[in-house]
Formats: sequence, structure tokens, C-alpha cells
Amino acid sequence: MDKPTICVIGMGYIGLPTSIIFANQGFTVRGCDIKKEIVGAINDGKPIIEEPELEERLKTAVSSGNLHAFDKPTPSDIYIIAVPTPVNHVTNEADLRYVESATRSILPYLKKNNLVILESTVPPGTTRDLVKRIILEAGLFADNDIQVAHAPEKAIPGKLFYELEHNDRIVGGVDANSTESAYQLYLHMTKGQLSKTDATTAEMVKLVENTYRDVNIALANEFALLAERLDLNIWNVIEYANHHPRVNVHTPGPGVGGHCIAVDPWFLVAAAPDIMKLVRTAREINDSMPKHTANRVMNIIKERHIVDPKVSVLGLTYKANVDDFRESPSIEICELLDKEGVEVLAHDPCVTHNHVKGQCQKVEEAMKDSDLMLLLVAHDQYKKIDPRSVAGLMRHPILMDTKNCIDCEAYKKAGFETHLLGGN
Ligand code: SAJ
Repeated sequence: MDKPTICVIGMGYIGLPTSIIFANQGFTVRGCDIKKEIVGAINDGKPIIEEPELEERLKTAVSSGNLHAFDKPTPSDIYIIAVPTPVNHVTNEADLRYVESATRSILPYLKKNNLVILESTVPPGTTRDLVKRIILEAGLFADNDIQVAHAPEKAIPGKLFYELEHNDRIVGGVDANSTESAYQLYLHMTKGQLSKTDATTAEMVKLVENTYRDVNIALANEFALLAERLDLNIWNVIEYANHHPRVNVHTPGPGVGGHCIAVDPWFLVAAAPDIMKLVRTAREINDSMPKHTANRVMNIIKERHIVDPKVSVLGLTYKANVDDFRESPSIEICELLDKEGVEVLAHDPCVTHNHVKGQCQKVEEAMKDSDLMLLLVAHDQYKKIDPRSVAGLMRHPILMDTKNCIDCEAYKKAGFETHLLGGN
């Protein structure tokens, strides 16, 4: 039997690699995105995001003729929706407008027995109560005519292909047929264990995973704040505590970014604000870390009576060695420092276009005449900086390390005054 044809709506961090994997497995895949420049780049075999293996795999998929991109859906047997689900920062509720418009965009093409899969992370009940409902409301199909399922992605930027192909995964349909069809499809993608459940359980599994991580990061951040008060080094404490076989304290830092962990817990808070008190508090703690980081910098500047301060912000992305700066704490920290009258000289080796005020393309440029080096992201390049070479460029060689990722002793030897988040 011929393989079913697949139309993937949303050619972003998940939709594109998913399309490539299915195309290279021999499926005919139509990638669809509303942005014409993305469609053009894909058809030219040019990667639109920085991700290991993306370029070679994309070229293979396009040159085999199995992957072609369009600016609207095309008739297919399976539709996979992989569009963003941001949080509305005013109401803290999921903004489902892209899921809704993606679902409406496939209505003209849907035929009996097609399978519609939602991969985007969504509040519990969305696959059944929004996607399936929109399809039924079109009035063309009876309840069992169209299969609908949720298949949450679990891949981490920087290791997208490896994780999409190896992580255990769960699929859940709105009925048993939908579950089984989604299961059969994803058997072609993952070598990990594939589990079957219902759509709402699958949605909840994804939210629980990211919320677990957010709450644990918040705990690490709260410990870091306490350690600063008690004049302890939290990084040493965590290292020793994690020797216990059942303890895994996460890593503190200047905040939690990305489109997932900083967003998804809000979907659970919105589902039951009276119950989700710990989750809300965790979100608030993590959201307070950029302000705390900026305050520590301002205190150092004030204590040293530095006038017309210049701060070198190293790292703009939401985590190390990726080019993604969505919800990145660094952006907020730059804005807070700017509001305090600090001249910000920002740098990021993974962000080649200028995204914030005062962005420089070379580390040396960002360090010139600076009063403080603020390390926010543990990019590999920053771990290799020779403190002796940058000390001479700065007006005041002061280091504030928020990731405990460089050798503070070497910086001290090079004449730096050093400060550590979660320590002193
Ligand atoms: N962070 C800390 N301390 C830590 C771990 C992370 O401060 O101990 C910060 C990072 O610096 C970053 C943020 O948290 O700002 C999130 O980074 P991450 O690497 O933990 O996760 P994401 O957002 O890149 O990807 C997550 C993953 N989920 C889990 O690990 C449970 C990934 O598997 C999901 O596919 C992805 O969310 C998603 O799409 O939901």
C-alpha cells in the first residue's frame, strides 16, 4: 500500500524537522507556512533556523522530491499542525489563535477518513474541544468521519533530530481509531517507546513534563537567593546535594526562557488557579530572576560609584549554543539596565543580526571600556575567553557570572573582581 501523504502546517522549530524526517522516510510531505520567505528558503534547501544536521537533511528531503513547501495547505491524507501556542502575558492564558486558524485552513481540503494531528503544546481538552469541534462545526462530517489526535513533540532545540528520532513519545486520539492511526504514523519517526492514550491525557503529559522542570528550576533559583543572603555558594551546595541517589536539584540562573518551560505551566494555572498555587509561585520566582540579576549589577555599580556605567552583556539567547531568543531573560535584563541609565554593550555568538540596542558582533567590541562583564548564557565560546586579554580592554575588570560556567579563579588572577549569582 502507498504511504499516506502528509501536510504539515507550520514550518518552525518542530514542523520543519518533522517534515524532513517523514520525507526522508519516503513519505510525500507538503510543508505549509504563511511566511513566503520561509516557503522559498525551504524549497531552495536553505535552513531557516540554526540546528545541527538541518542543512544536510533538508537538502536530501528537497532534492529527493519528497518535501515541497507551499504557502497554504494542499490536499493530503494526514495533516499535522505544528504552530506556536504563546501565552497571553496579560491574562496568562494560552493564545490559541494559530491552532484555530491552522485548523480552519485545512477545512476546504479535508476528506472522509483523513487524520488530523495536533503537535503544538496546548491546554488540556484543546484537541477535542477546539480542533475536533471546528471540524465538526463545518457541517461536512459525521463524528467518526475524521480522525483527530494529539502527538506532543518532546525535542529540545540543539538536539532536535536526535530527540525526535529517539525520545519516547505519546500519542492520544479523540477515539480509539484516531489513536491507532497516529500510533502507526509515529512508528515511522521514533525509535523510542511509543505509548497510546487519549488526547487529553497526552496534552496533560506534555504540560506536566515542562511544569516539573519549571518548578524544579524555581526551587534552585530560590535556593540561590537564600545562599546569597546567607553568604554561601549554592553551586557547591547543589553539587554535594546531588550526590544523593534520589536528589536532582536543577541549575539556577538569570531566568527561564524559551517558548516552552516559561509558557506551558501557565496553561495549567489557567485551568485551575485555585489548585495550581505551587506552579504559579514557581513561575513567579523564575520570572523574577532577570530583575534580581539587574539589581545585583546595579548594586555593584552603585557601591563602586561608577559614573556613566557601561555593561557588557554576554549571551542573548534563551540558553547555550542555540540561536533562539524567544522569552529570553537576557532581553529583559538589557532593557532593565538600559532603563537604569546603563550603556549596554551586548554580544551573542549565535545571533548574527542586531536584535537589541547596543549589540556588537565581536566580544572585544562589547568589552571595550566596559565596567562590568555580565555573563548570562553559557555559550561554549564564552568558556574559552582568556580573561587576561579582555581585562585590558575594560575600564573596570568586574565579572558577574550568572551560570557558574567559567573559571572565576583565572579571572581573579587576571585582576578581575568577581561576583556569582547564587553566591557572592
Ligand atoms: N534552565 C535553568 N535551569 C535548569 C535548566 C534550564 O535555568 O536547570 C533554563 C534554561 O537556561 C532555559 C530554560 O530554562 O532558559 C529552558 O531550557 P531547557 O533546556 O530546560 O528546555 P527547552 O525549553 O529548550 O525545552 C523543553 C524540554 N522539556 C523538558 O526538558 C521537560 C523539551 O524536551 C521540550 O520539547 C520543549 O521544552 C518543548 O517544546 O516543550
